[in-house]
Amino acid sequence: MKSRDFDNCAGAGPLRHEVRRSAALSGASTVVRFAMFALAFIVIDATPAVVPSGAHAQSSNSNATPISGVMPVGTPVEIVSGLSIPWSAVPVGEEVLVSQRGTAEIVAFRPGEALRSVGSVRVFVARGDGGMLGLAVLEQGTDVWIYAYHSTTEGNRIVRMPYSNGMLGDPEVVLDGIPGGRSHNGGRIAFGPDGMLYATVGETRNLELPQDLNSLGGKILRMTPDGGIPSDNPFADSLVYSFGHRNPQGLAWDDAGQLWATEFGSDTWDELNRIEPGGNYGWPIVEGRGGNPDYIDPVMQWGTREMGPSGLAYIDGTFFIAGLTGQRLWSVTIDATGNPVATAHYTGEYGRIRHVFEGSDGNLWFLTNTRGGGDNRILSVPLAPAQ
Ligand SMILES: [Ca+2]
Repeated sequence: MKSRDFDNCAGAGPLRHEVRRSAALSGASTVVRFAMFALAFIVIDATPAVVPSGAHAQSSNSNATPISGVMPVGTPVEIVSGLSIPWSAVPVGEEVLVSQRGTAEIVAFRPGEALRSVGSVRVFVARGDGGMLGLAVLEQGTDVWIYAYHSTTEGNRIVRMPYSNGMLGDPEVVLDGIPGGRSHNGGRIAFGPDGMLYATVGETRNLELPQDLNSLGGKILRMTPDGGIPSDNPFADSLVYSFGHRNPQGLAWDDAGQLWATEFGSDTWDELNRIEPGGNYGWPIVEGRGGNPDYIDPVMQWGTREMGPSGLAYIDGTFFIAGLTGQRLWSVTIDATGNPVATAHYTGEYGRIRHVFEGSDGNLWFLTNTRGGGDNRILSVPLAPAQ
């Protein structure tokens, strides 16, 4: 292991913008929305004493109780098993499509039924933390497009394939020439509430890339569904939405439409960032909170042993983070003073967790990634209002 996240690279999956499903929680959601705005001001003020730092925050804020949001309840149940290093999953109708990092194939299943292959990409390589990474789905009328971020010998790319009658059609390239390598490939893709496709790109261990606005490495990208540059992107003629990232692998939007992202740090701090268009998130000058006004500090940070964040989801006022290195699921809620509170779930119980999302049954689903590939699973657990 050259580094703790050499094989951690996992991604956050394809988070479709989740539709709120509980009218009973809408009041709480409003509270969270205001709390998030308050939080934004805290971040801008960059007051370390106010913004807790992840695992440490959990203990230092042990008296703080969430005022809103949801928590998992009960024991997770297995939805599917036999997956090989699943990286991303997207519900499509009654099915769920899953990427497995080491294979060019995408598989699908209906809950209770066996896995089957639905198609593959032809140009493909799996090495280091690269391979078949993020998936996203775009439904246009009766047409369904499956987007995939995958590695090739020439770097990473995003393709899309029509999905009909249970099979993927031929891939067409959406974006080529994304930097790639053995590690720090990023790889999460998701459509935002604005209808644009976002992608997290790692710096491939090239420290020159994150601060170079002419490179797509160490960036979060924003593009039209066909890979074009939106006219309202922060930099002219550029797909770059934010920069100064190391290896971001999680994307989610809150109720206010604000984008958030998780990011693997190096040896000290893993990050949850509130993403501003054109923002510089500091790598490689700063890891975690540096208090340097030239860079945007993370809203929360965790010691790298406790976290190793891949997938990110936002459901009913609560962030859920797949802790790969930390082998646990994290939730982040807001306490009565407007501060985020992180809570760990299932530490060590299910091994490495790659991705988390709202499943087709409305429960919280998460993907396991035990070392060696083996027999990995998707697990489901109900959510209930936080007490
Ligand atoms: Ca940072």
